[in-house]
Amino acid sequence: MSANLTLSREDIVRLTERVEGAQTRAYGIPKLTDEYPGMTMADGYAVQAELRRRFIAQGHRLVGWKAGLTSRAKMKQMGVDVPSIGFLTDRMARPENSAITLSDLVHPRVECEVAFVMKAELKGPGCTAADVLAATDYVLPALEIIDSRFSGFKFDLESVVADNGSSARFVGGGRPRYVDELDLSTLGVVLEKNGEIVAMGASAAVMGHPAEAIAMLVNILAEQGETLPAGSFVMSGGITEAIPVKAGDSMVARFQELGSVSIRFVP
Ligand code: 0L1
Ligand code: MG
Repeated sequence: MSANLTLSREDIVRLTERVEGAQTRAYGIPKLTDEYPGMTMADGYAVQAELRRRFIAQGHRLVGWKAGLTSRAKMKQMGVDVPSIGFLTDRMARPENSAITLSDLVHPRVECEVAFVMKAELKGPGCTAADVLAATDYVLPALEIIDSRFSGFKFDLESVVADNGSSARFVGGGRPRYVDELDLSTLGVVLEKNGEIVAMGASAAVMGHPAEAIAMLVNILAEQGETLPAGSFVMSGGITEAIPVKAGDSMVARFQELGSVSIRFVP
């Protein structure tokens, strides 16, 4: 994605170091556009790509991708109107019902999502939801713990993309299912915090059908000269708004057809 790149290579490396420091040492930073008001989405994705390159060079393994800001509820909550993507590594994965350490995070919030595991590579441009379904091995319920590193949640889409779409932790669980056994657009989900319902929705909230979000992700990857490899774990985006958490909280997402997935938070 070189179109509309306005930052120099030196600026991209400098901003990547700033984001990497905030992510790995868990502190808030001002949104990047405060210093670079002309920053574009292409610049944001260039910082994200440099962050991915650095993590992989440090031994992190790329395991998949996430689509973000794919539902009206999320776009409204964050005041943006375009979806985004981010990468997922093995260091972000956590087992079902494990304890997430909050001192490693800045502004943790939880989202419930449908995750796809791919059995064939997908390439854009022009990837469709039908292509996604044909290339999907199975789907499963997931919780994403997002963590915007921008102080006071003051950000814009360019900064969020550079911060890898606020990616922090993710958990897959429940009951994996083949896509031809389900209507993926009508799955209901209830999100509970400490046993109380805090949000509910249906999977159609994600661009009408979660496979549409994965197709969008593949087409954004194509703009960056990348494909979605077979074996990838891909999250399609929060169905409801994100829910803030604190130490002692436990979250459960109960999905129709897909079972439930849970996580706990410790200091
Ligand atoms: O997963 C996502 O929807 C990305 C959200 C990015 C902004 C935020 O931190 O909420
Ligand atoms: Mg998400």
